[in-house]
Amino acid sequence: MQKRILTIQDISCFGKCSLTVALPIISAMGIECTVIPTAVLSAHTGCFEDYTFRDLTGDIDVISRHWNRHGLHLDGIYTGYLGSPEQAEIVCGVIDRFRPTFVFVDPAMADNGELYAGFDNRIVEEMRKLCAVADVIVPNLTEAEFLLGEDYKPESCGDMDAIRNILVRLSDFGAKTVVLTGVCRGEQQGCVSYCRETGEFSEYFAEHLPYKYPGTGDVFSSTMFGALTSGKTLLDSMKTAVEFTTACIRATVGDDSHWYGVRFESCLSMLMK
Ligand code: PXL
Repeated sequence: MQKRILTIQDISCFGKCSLTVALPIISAMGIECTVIPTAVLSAHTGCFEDYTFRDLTGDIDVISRHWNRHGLHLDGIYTGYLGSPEQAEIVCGVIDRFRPTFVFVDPAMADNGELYAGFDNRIVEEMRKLCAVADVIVPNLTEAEFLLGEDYKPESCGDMDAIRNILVRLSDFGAKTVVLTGVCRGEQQGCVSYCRETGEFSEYFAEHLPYKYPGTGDVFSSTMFGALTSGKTLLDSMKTAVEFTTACIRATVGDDSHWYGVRFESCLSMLMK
């Protein structure tokens, strides 16, 4: 039977991130993707400074109650960028209402040592609550350090002992599996995971392309979530997500008109069965 999932994150009308990448990627993987937007922005916050922002905090619960009245079933829930710190608790309520078999939380709130524009420490505190109810969380190194309440140390990126230590401490927030993204190893880049129940670490690395594009975290998370929902193992899902994200970056390099996001469209066929 076709799986049906819900993803809860913003619509950045321009800029190739959040829902505008999650919906096509998850759909390409053959999964029905329902959405609840957390906010509508004219463009993501890393694009232009004068973006518009419509907060949809009041809509999340209303939409989910409507679905619930009609007995709608969800196999999984994937959460990303929130429009306000208050939304974390509301989203926990949605998870509680639908009790999906799989909850995947991308604490999308920071990168490169900084919180995204418009966020302060309250988003970090509230995001910890959401991480506590997740099966899998997928922070980047900056988000990991914010969640742990520590200063961002870019040198941790290539230090495997430091990475393992961060993973174990992040798992104390409650998620069964923690996947740290944007980890460097020599000439490679990838992700490292830790499973609290088995105490097992795993990792997957691919060629490091020295280019940074906004939205690649969302491309990674959407692919990883889709792969896990399809029944792939954790390691296979990590491989699928790292390889797809790397392919999207490779497809974009050299096209200066795409500074705001990756050209994932030409890679979608990689995800189709
Ligand atoms: O890709 C993460 C993201 C999601 N949503 C919004 C953002 C960003 C990153 O800057 O600004 C609105």
